[in-house]
Amino acid sequence: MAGGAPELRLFSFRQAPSPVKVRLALAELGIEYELIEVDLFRGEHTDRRFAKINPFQRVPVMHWGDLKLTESAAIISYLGRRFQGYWPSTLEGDAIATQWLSFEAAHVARQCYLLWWSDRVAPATGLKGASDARITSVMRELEPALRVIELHIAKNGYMLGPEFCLVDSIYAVTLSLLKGTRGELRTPGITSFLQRIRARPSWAAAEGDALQEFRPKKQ
Ligand SMILES: N[C@@H](CCC(=O)N[C@@H](CS)C(=O)NCC(=O)O)C(=O)O
Repeated sequence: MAGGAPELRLFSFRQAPSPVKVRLALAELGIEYELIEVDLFRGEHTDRRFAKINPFQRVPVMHWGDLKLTESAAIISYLGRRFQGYWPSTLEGDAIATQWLSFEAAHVARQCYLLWWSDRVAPATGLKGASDARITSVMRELEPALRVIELHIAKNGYMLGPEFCLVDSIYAVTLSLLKGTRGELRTPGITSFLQRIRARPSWAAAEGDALQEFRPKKQ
């Protein structure tokens, strides 16, 4: 980006999974941006001013010129397509990327977030986690999806084939949330995949490990 302040603004929170996904994509693509921290623990997203930015009161939100986007998957696929970076170049490849983004949102993300929230964030912050019954039901939902991902990655290397793509960063953030939870992963394919994504410079640039900072309070 030539001189001056970056045009892209990202409303984000350092310790929230969905904004980390977008920060990883921006780091992979080498895009400069202005980071606007919205502290979810202080309830800044419930502020009336933020409701004007996102009526659903969640992060991430990306502003770029006239384009105002919410939903991490929509933001990342836009960035991948616009910059032709780490994104399929064919219509068919793009459809497969969308397929895996939809799969992640429907069958993996919500379930992993809930486990992370209940087993990592809630014990560390005193906030309320989900009931044991809810966790059991979520783990039951998650198991078949994880089996599909494990086999897919073991066979292909990455989510869209042998090469890294932005869809991989999205899966890596979500699957990394299972660490230290009742859904802890013990499968070799996904474990090696997570190690490879964490070794990329984008992981440190986007502070991917910030999601692991929650430790139970000492009694
Ligand atoms: N599907 C959305 C999820 C957005 C979302 O739930 N963001 C969380 C942080 S990861 C949030 O802002 N939570 C605030 C709240 O639930 O009150 C995306 O992928 O962007």
